[in-house]
Amino acid sequence: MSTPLESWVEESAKLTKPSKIVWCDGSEAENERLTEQMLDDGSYIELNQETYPRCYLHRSSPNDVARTESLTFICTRKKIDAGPTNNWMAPAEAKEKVRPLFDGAMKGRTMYVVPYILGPAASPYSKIGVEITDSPYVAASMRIMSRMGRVALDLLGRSDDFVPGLHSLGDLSPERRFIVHFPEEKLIWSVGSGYGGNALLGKKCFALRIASWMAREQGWMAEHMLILGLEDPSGKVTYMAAAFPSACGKTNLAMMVSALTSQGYRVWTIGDDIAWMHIASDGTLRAINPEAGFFGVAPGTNGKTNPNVMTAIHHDTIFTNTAMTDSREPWWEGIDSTPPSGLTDWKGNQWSGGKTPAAHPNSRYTEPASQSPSISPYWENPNGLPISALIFGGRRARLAPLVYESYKWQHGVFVGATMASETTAAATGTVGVTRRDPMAMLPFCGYNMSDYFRHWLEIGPKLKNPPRIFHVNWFRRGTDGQFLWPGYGENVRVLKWMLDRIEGRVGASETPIGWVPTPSSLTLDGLSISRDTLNELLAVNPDDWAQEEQAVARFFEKFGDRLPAAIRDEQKSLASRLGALTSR
Ligand code: OXD
Ligand code: MN
Repeated sequence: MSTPLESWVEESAKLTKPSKIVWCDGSEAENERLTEQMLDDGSYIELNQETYPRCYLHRSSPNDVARTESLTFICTRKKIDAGPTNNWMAPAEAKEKVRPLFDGAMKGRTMYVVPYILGPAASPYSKIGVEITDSPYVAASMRIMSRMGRVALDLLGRSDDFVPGLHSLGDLSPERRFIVHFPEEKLIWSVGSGYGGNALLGKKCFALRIASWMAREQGWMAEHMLILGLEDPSGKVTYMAAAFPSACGKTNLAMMVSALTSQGYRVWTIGDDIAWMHIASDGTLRAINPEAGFFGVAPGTNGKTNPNVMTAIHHDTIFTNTAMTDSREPWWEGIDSTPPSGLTDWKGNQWSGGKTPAAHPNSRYTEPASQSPSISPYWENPNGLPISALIFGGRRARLAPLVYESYKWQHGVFVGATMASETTAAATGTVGVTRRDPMAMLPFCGYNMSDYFRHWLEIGPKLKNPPRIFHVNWFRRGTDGQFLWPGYGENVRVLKWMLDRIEGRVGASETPIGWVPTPSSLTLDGLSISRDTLNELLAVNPDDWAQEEQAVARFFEKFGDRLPAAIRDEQKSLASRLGALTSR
């Protein structure tokens, strides 16, 4: 008798009609075969094998270069279960609309069956997925991003406990592109895109959208969070998880080279994008990284912003949509060098300089996590690592101080629920559009966000020692438009302040928004920062926060009555704390 997996593969083959089916085993030999084949058919361009051994460049279709949120749907029976922040289609309607796009889509192509584990193979918290795809680039990327192949099949056995994801490049047309999720039956369909976030179904589709649904059902958390460990001079490591919207330096923080290394503080990387966190029997919150690789944005990455990743991506890395130098090395805007002559742009044309960037702004590297010099020796601990701090953050040019600590779990959930990031006019630092992005999960929460807030509220009281919840803002600007804080490796000073708070070693000033560092509680030796700048960095302006509170109230309107009362209560408390101080 066929296994549930075999039956689904058969059914998918009947629909998509591939000329061949290959079951991926994750072996080196298989990777070599895929590489050869992609070099032959042009999906891979060989990079300089002396300076970048086993590194390749992939160019995606120019109309397929980023996640497409407008074509991403949560398909629940009831619309309200997807909530006001997701695109919704009824499951039957979605299937009727999308199935024809799969019909015969793999004719003349090979179908790859890609079994994978999210999380360390030996972890009780791990889950199995199987992606069917007609893209060898997707198969090769999944090998880096997850524990792929035989290891997953062996773990699955004859069980039906896996999340199926059917993916086809289709004709790569945005008009016929859909990324649809059926959380009630734990199924993913994606057609018409070969780009990472749309096509590597283990990442955003399973590890966040479907997993967040499972996590609520099963009492755990699937979060868009990096995981890092801060080692202190005694060798003790304190683990923290942090959520930031895109373009706020998440990967850089996760892989930071600490500016306080000489004082014994260093940062270990466990994950750069996703955390699965469970309540352990001892009442701690324990996190695993479900992924096995980093799919990071290349532009802006250099020896200063992220020296660890610059080392890591020098071998066994897939580059997507970067530019290439005439010595066949990958290149992007913001790498340490000025544009060399003879650059080939991300579309494969001779780059002529000028306004269009040589690398696509969303060009990426895909590299095994184990290659980072900062990877924690415990990153694959099957029982996860105990989380002592949760960090939220965003880009706020004027409003938020460098760091503040919430009063208690419920207040911290409110801080996460009201997270926002601004686009700024870089030169002037003027404030642009504010995008609210609760817990950085706006595009990734697989269900109604009000219920998600409720789930967060319910987790705290179940923890014996709930993690402290902090908010950071590396991006505050002075009246002259300049950044007030140097960022990058210096951010360890903020992590150290958090550690000192957790350990009860430093005091803080009480403000309407939470606990803010007293200037003397931050470790600033070796950094030249004036007292005035520090005061600006840490200031909480009640008038600005009163405006923020009103913007939050407007944002909450979209959730209607479903918004948990506790979140509304936190908003009212903030308003009254501010009311006592504002000039109105
Ligand atoms: C990502 C994202 O690519 O959050 O990780 O967009
Ligand atoms: Mn992400």
